[in-house]
Amino acid sequence: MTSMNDFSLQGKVALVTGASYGIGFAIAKAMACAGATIVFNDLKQELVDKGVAAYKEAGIEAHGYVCNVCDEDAVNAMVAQIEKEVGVIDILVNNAGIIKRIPMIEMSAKDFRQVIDVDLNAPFIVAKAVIPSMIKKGHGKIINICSMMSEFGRETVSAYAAAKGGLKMLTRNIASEYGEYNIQCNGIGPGYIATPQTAPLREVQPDGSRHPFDQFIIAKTPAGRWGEAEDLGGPAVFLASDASNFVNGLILYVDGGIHAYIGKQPS
Ligand code: NAP
Ligand code: GCO
Repeated sequence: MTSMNDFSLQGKVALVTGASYGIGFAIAKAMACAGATIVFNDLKQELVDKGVAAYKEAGIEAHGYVCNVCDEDAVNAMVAQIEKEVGVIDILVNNAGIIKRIPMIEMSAKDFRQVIDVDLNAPFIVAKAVIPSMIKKGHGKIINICSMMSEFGRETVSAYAAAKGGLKMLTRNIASEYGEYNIQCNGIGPGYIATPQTAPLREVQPDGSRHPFDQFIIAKTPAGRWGEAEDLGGPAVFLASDASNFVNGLILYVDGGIHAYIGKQPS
């Protein structure tokens, strides 16, 4: 019978990649509230230090590591160090990600490859690094941060959509290949969330009006607002907990209803 204990992450070690701020930071905070020990990484020591301080301010003793998630050797070394210093990783959140908003025919192959590298190749690298210990331990949770662009396209985000669409299928494939080892791999597909990544889409215009894209998202979202990173915490805790042990290969869209809505009719 389900009990609230099933939602507890007590005694679990959670690695959230790219979690000095933004969505990763909010998810890590929610997991810490549910009892998890938080481990995170970022590209620069300065950001890791800032992240550790921000977690401390939130009452969380987080373990921070400098690691480029695209570098397989560095990821393997970080996972080995985490296992030695903190413990075997029970929960992986592949959160680190970038976006480059460039019309496709103006985008260099180098830029396209960089987005694929961070948003698709890196989740593969990190998942591959943590799964063997999850198999040995007899359980594991992997949560890949997908996107609306795992389902929809739009102008200027061809690389990002290709990566996030691929990440949806990588999520389903990990679920298929490792479900027998009691490893559940699911995705979270955030809608439009107010973080540094989307700041350019929300810039107030010189005349003081909302950015056209900001107005577009408000009209497309039944909730009538951008999401906050904190809106993703509860769904992440659910997918990281025993309460979701029979949920596998799901992409859980946390989008305020964008998927369901044709958009506000012009007044
Ligand atoms: P963000 O504010 O840009 O934060 C991204 C984080 O990832 C930063 O801490 C960044 O570190 C880190 N990172 C980037 N490349 C890395 C690398 N190679 N190795 C290690 N860390 C790296 O983004 P966000 O809005 O919080 O988004 C987080 C995730 O949610 C991303 O996967 C994004 O695609 C996805 N998402 C966002 C939205 C949204 O509306 N914001 C919606 C759907 C999905 P640095 O600061 O050092 O670069
Ligand atoms: C964009 C936005 C989106 C969000 C997110 C939506 O330029 O369209 O950045 O891609 O980041 O992925 O789910």
